Amino acid sequence: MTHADWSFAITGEVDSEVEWNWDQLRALPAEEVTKDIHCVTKWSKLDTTWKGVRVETLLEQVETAAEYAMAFSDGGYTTNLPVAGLLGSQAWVVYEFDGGPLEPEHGGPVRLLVPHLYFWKSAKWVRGLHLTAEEEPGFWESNGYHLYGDPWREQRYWGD
Ligand SMILES: Nc1nc2c(c(=O)[nH]1)N[C@H]1C(S)=C(S)[C@@H](COP(=O)(O)O)O[C@H]1N2
Ligand SMILES: [Mo]
Repeated sequence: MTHADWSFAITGEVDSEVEWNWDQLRALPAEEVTKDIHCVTKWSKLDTTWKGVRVETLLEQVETAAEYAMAFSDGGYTTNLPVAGLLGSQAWVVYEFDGGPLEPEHGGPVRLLVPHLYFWKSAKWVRGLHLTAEEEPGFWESNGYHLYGDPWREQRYWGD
């Protein structure tokens, strides 16, 4: 996926679907954030630095009453998130890590960054959000991982 082919869409229960290409995303106000990230398999990485656009900035461009979002990626990966957890200073679509372009291995050109949830929620190679009224499980959430995934409550797996 090159920058020229990349786009990000908000689909589903919205008044009208919106799509950004790479240049349009780069033209939006960006911020640099330093966050700790927590993988479900128990590693954490402290003070990682990212640059990107708040998910809220994108969601502001649609009218929706949907409470849930399914992030979807190239390759078919999905992960579900409550819309409320994507607002404000909680979630970004990021294209830089540690001062340089986000490497393809780590989700480049663009990945989701939702540091308050386990890192499986931070979809790599993200291409959009599909909004729904009902919560649906994404890839890992259908395969034993917790539907919400709060690292502070150690919500790793079904039943945690
Ligand atoms: N598209 C996609 N995103 C993904 C995954 C994946 O398999 N595919 N794995 C998740 C998991 S389980 C983790 S821990 C992180 C790993 O990110 P990293 O490769 O940058 O360390 O990406 C998350 N996002
Ligand atoms: Mo993970």
